[in-house]
Amino acid sequence: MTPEYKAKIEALRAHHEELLARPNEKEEWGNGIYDRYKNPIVTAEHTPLEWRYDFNEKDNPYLMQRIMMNAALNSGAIKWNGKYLLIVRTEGADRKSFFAVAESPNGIDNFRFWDEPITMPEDIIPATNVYDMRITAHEDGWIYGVFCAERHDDSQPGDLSAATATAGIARTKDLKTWYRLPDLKSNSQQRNVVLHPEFIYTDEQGKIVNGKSSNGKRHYAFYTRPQDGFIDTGSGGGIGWGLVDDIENAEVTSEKIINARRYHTIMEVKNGEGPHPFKTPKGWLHLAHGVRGCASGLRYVLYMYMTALEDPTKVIAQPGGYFIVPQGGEYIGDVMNVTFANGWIADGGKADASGFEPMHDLDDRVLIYYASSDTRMHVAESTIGKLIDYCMNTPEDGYTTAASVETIKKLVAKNKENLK
Ligand code: M1P
Repeated sequence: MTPEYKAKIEALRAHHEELLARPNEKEEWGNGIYDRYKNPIVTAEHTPLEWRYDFNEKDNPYLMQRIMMNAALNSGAIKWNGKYLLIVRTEGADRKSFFAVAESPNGIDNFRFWDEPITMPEDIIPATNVYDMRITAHEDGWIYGVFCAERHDDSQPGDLSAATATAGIARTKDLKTWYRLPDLKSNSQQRNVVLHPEFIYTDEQGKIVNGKSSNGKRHYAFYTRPQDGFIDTGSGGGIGWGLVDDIENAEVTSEKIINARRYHTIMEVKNGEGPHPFKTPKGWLHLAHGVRGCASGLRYVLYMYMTALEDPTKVIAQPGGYFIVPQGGEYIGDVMNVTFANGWIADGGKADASGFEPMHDLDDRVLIYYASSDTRMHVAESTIGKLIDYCMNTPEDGYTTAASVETIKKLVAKNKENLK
C-alpha cells in the first residue's frame, strides 16, 4: 500500500471516529415529560467503514465507497449484559433493509456497530425485505425478534409495487445467532406486530385471569395490526391483540382491537404498537405510532397509552394527542414528517440474564429510541414515573373543538384558583 493511500485511509478513519465518539447532551428546554438529546445517535454514516469501502489499493485505487448506506432507522432496543443495544434497521443504497446491532455503553452516545450485520435465516418463502424489529426478552428465556417480512404479491404479477407484509419471528440467546420460526399466521396482512413479554393465562371461558394460575391455559400474546393491503389498513381498526399457543407455529385465529383509530385524531389513518409495553406498578405502559393524512402527505407521530396490570387489553389511560413529533431537522429525510419508534429501554437494572425484567420501578430511567423521517435514530429520556404521570394526568382527547376548549378553560380556572 502506498503511503498516500494509507494516509487517506487514516484520515477517513479519524473522521469516522470523530462522529462515533461525539458526546451527546440534552436539549436545554423540554416539555417536562422527556428530554430530547441534541445529536442523532445512529445514522448511515455510523456504519462501519469495512461495510462500505474496499481497502485494497489495487482493487479500489480511488478509495470509493463500494457499498453505500442510505439510512439507519426504526430500531429495536434491549439492555443486555450492561450494554445498550439497538437492532438497527439499516438500509443500503439498494433499498434493502437488514438488521445490525449497534452498541453503546450509556444509551445516549458512542453507538458502534458490531462487525457484521445479522444473518437472518429465511422462512420457507424467502422475504425480499425485512425491517422494524421489535425485541422482546420473553419470560420463557428467549429473546425474540418480530419484524415485517415483505414479499412481492405474486397474485398481481402486473404490478411491481404490489407487496405483502407478514410478521417474521426469530429468536436468539446471544443476538448473534438467530433461529427463524415460521411467520405469524393470521387472517390478514400484518405490520407492527409485537410480542408481549409475559405469558398470558386464560380460564375455561377464555377470559384473561389475573396473574399466573396453575389452572389457567398459558399463551403467548401478540400486539397486531391487521391491514387490508400492504399500505392501507382499510377496515383494519387499530392495534389488535391475539393469543398464540405454540410459538414455534404461531397462529392468531382471532384478534381483538384494543386501541382503535378514530376520526380527527392523530391516528385517524392508522396506528401501530411500538416496542413491547413496560410492566409498572400502575399498569402496562405502551408507546405507539399514529398516522393522519394532510396536504403534505402522511404525518407519523408517537403517542402513549396504558393498560391494566391484570389485563393488558384493557385501556386505563390515554392522553390526548401526540407524545413525540418531528422537530427541526427531524422533519426532513427519505419519508418526510415521520417519527417512528420500535425500541425503548427501561433502565431498572433488575433484568435477568436473558434480559427479561418482570416489573419496573417508578424511578427507572427510560430511553426512548425513535427514528425521524425514516432516516436516522434519536434518543429522548424520561422515567417510568414521569411517563405514568403523563399518561394518567394529560387530558384525554375530547374529539371536538368544543371539548378541547372546555379542557383548556378548566386548567385556566384551576390555575387562577391555585395562584390566588
Ligand atoms: O414510512 C413511515 C413508516 O411506514 C410504515 O409504518 P405503517 O405500517 O404504520 O404505515 C413502516 O414501513 C415503517 O417502517 C415506516 O417508518
